[in-house]
Amino acid sequence: MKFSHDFLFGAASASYQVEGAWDEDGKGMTNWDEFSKIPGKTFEGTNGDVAVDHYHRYKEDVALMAEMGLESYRFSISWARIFPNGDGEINPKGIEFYNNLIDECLKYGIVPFITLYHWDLPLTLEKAGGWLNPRTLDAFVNYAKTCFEAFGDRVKHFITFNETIVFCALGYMAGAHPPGITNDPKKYFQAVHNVFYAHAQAVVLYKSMNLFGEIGISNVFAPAFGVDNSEDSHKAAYHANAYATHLYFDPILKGEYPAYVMDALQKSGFHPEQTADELAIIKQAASLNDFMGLNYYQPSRVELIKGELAQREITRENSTGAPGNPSFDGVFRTVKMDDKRYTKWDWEISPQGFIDGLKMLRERYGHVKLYITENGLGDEDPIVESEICDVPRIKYIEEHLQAVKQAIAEGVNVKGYFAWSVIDLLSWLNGYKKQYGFIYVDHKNNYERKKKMSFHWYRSVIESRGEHL
Ligand code: BGP
Repeated sequence: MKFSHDFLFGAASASYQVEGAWDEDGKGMTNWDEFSKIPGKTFEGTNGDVAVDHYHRYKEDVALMAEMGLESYRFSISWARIFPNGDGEINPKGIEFYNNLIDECLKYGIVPFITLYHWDLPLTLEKAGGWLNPRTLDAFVNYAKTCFEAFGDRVKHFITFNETIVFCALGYMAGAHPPGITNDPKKYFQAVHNVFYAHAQAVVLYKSMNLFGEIGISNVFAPAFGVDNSEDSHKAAYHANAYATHLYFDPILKGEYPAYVMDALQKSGFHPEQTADELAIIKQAASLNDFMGLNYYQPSRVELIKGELAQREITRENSTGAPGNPSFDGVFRTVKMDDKRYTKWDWEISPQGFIDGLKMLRERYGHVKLYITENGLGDEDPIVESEICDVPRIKYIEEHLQAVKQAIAEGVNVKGYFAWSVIDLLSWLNGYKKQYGFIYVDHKNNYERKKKMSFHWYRSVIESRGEHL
């Protein structure tokens, strides 16, 4: 089987992780510009001041993408380039940069797939309370409108938010992302609701503008499975899926929150404040939302915690995706299993978990249109005689594309695949050590680009539309 011609083969990046030029051409400061400079917050104090200098080298990078045969480039807009303070005056230089980047993609027939919010919040808004302050929501909708007006003639795919669960959970529970708050479930669930309300307003607005494109959101997709077939493990998996999947997918696709979670939050006092108007707009947006983006790296394996509630101890190291944590409410814990494969960062490698998860989604949400907006392998790539031999990455992507193929054959509606990432870039908490790209960046040699083995491999996959996978 070949992937059909309306299936997009792409790759992704995010502004803070690639652009650099953190204070150039009128850009405002973001939460990450500040947070990454707090000692101990990031791996070896790495930050995105220069990142991989994509801001200055976007032409070279897009030319390489074209050479790779890429059909779509998913990138994010840095809100603070457009609105240095989040709201208020527009910075024309910011609009100009993204116009240039979009036009450069279109020159080669590469479809620009834009994320409006990939975590770099203008610092002024963060200081004023971030996602807990209604000002941020209004500012986001206004920023989204500005992007729709400026780019919507050429950009036909918009993602409102990237991974609400990650920036809210790491921001308000683990303290590992800005604003660096720990263990505050009340704030965490409020931020999640506020983001979904902002998403809903942006969707309704976009559809009212008749730009004839599509809009959706990208969620982490980490389907939970019990460690064994016991009733306890089933309970643990149900609970984990309710909090990590249903809570994040239901509002977008069904327009309502899952009762299982909301009832528990009522009892614990962590229920977010919500008005009837907000809920009505979330409902309306669900009927207009065009697609769901899935960022799949790994499933989670869970077991019920029995007896005493485990104390949740959070550090930067254990909040970056590896198993071993109890859930915030002490109901279950994630487990590393002996019979599974793991990356160097202890992320499980499971194409089968991907297929099973996709089927779970189909059962709950029907024939919704899906894009895989992130999937890839974080690794330290071996260099042999100056060639970057990222064979494990090829294997990882191949297995996951096979999984997508199988899911499509079984009736799951997947319309595109974006590898994370197009080029080596800054990992939020792991610096430049954890590589994901098809293109290598030599930080010691003026950020020179080099094609990896996977670059040539992905080109041949795209060329043959995945026939030989
Ligand atoms: C996702 C983010 C990406 C990217 C990726 C890999 O959660 O959307 O921006 O960072 O994870 O994460 P890491 O760099 O921590 O391995």
